[in-house]
Amino acid sequence: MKKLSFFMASSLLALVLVACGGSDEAEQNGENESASSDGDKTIRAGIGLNQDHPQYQGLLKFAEIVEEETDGSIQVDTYHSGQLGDDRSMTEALQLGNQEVTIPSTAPIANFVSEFSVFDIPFLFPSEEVADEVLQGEVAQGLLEELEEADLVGLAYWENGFRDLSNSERPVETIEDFDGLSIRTMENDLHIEAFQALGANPTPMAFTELFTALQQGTVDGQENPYATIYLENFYEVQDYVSDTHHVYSPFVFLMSKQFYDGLTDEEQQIVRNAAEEAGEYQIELNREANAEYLDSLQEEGVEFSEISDEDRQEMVDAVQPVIEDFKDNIGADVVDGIMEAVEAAQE
Ligand code: TK8
Repeated sequence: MKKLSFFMASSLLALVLVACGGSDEAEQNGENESASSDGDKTIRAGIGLNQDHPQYQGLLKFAEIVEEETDGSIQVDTYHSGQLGDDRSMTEALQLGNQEVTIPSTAPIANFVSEFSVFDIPFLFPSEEVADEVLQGEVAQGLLEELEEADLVGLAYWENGFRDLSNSERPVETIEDFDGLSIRTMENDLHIEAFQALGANPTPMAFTELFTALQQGTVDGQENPYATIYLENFYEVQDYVSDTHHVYSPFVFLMSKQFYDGLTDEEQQIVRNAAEEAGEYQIELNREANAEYLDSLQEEGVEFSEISDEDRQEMVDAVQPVIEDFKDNIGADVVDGIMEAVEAAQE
């Protein structure tokens, strides 16, 4: 191989150093795949549920509105079924600026902003109508603003819905029926302690691992709204479902603060309005789905158990000490504020 002259070698070395420095410089400037040279921007939006779920239909509506309102200068690339990761890893990706949107339940968000665990208080919301009013109220909207401390922007509440228990072992109609059941919970300490108080054996787990865990018998059961239980085909690996309705889960439409701060004022208003408008659409679809899919689950052979008011009251009483335990962790002002809003919404 011909020896390179000193000049050629030093020029080659200089070229290599500039190329390396250039990529470091790009990273230092926070440039990443969400921004292109002609000012156009791309939103990488990922969720854990699959393409049939109303959450994904809502995300497609968000994308349609944003691309229309910005004449395509902001593109929205949508990913479902955990293609970009689970709720916690996608939320962390938003904090790092490696992803722009995800829409988790409030339970995993509590790992980033502990006040969000207020929505994990069992039997907090008596109905969807009360949930709607409380989530539009001052305390819940104030929690969205708290997200900015965690490099996240909460643009809107969407709906996961009332969570119900499914399992592969036995019908669950009374608190005694929980005894010893291994139940997958979301990664949230209040959920874990609440299921312990009911006598179950909780296992926190990312949603992306859940179907396999049910299929392999790693856990006996899980809890999610009927739409998720049906649309994620859990009926293939679960034989019993009960209308425990033990928690109402909101979703939160999260955007990376790094990305949001890089938008113009007009673009910020567009994405905010789109998240709210698509949210109204998603909630409507979600309610239709949760009303429809209990019948579909039974048609697939799942045995349905209705919890009596008396048996549900026993479950409510059993979890009260857990609520007291977590009141300080969540923030007494937040718990009292949301409880007062729930009371006011029922007047
Ligand atoms: C999907 C989850 C799911 C939630 C859970 O990513 O983890 O059980 O109810 O909807 O967010």
